[in-house]
Amino acid sequence: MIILHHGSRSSASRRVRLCLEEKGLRYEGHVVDMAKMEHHSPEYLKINPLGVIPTLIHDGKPLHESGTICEYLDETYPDPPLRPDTPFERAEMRNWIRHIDGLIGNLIIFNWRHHLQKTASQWTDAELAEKLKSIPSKERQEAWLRVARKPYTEEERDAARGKLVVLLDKMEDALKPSGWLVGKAYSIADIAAAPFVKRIDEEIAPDEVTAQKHPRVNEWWTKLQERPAFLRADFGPFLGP
Ligand SMILES: N[C@@H](CCC(=O)N[C@@H](CS)C(=O)NCC(=O)O)C(=O)O
Repeated sequence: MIILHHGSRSSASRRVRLCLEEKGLRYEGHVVDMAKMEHHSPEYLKINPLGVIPTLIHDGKPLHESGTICEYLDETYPDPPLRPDTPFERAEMRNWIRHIDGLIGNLIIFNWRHHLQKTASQWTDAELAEKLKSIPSKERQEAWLRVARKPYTEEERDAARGKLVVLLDKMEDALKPSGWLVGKAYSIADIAAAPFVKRIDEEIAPDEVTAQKHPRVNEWWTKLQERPAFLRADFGPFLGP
């Protein structure tokens, strides 16, 4: 049995849902409410010590890290394959996942100001201090402190946007040979990038995901959104209720 603890707007959760849908796997979804800090509750920290979503539970065993989860699913359920055949290309795929993972802070700057900031800004100082204590990483403590008390500035948003546009530049280059990020076929590297491109296209820098600015990314994104699994994976919209 597969259980997924996830959030509808969470980029890392979107990756795993996309992977599960590509494979046609049935799963039981448990929505974790980040605004209520459910992901920092003692029960949740037992299944995910990092206090983030998603967590996949397979046959009673919890696994965290969306990229790792997707690889695990592909090893466990190899059909249809979502990893390239050669060790070299698999290594390249992992480097894409790692690279994109490293950009998550830039997405947070945009994402959290919508739904989470409204809630976090209403916490009293005592509530905030209590909540910060349950957050395992210093980096995320800082991110919560920022949304609660000191929203990111326009300059910080510009810098974050710039780094996400560099991701599109890098993708544009990689997509040249086959139209997919690694090797000749759609893989977990493409799945890892999809939620990021979704947010860039939707709000952060829509002018950049165009045929004029990044034609190969634009084509890749169109092709990816047409996949039946993408439609089932529930990618949005991010804004709204
Ligand atoms: N590298 C992790 C990132 C997980 C992550 O940062 N998840 C976000 C949602 S996309 C989260 O739980 N944020 C809440 C928090 O940091 O408090 C993965 O890919 O699973």
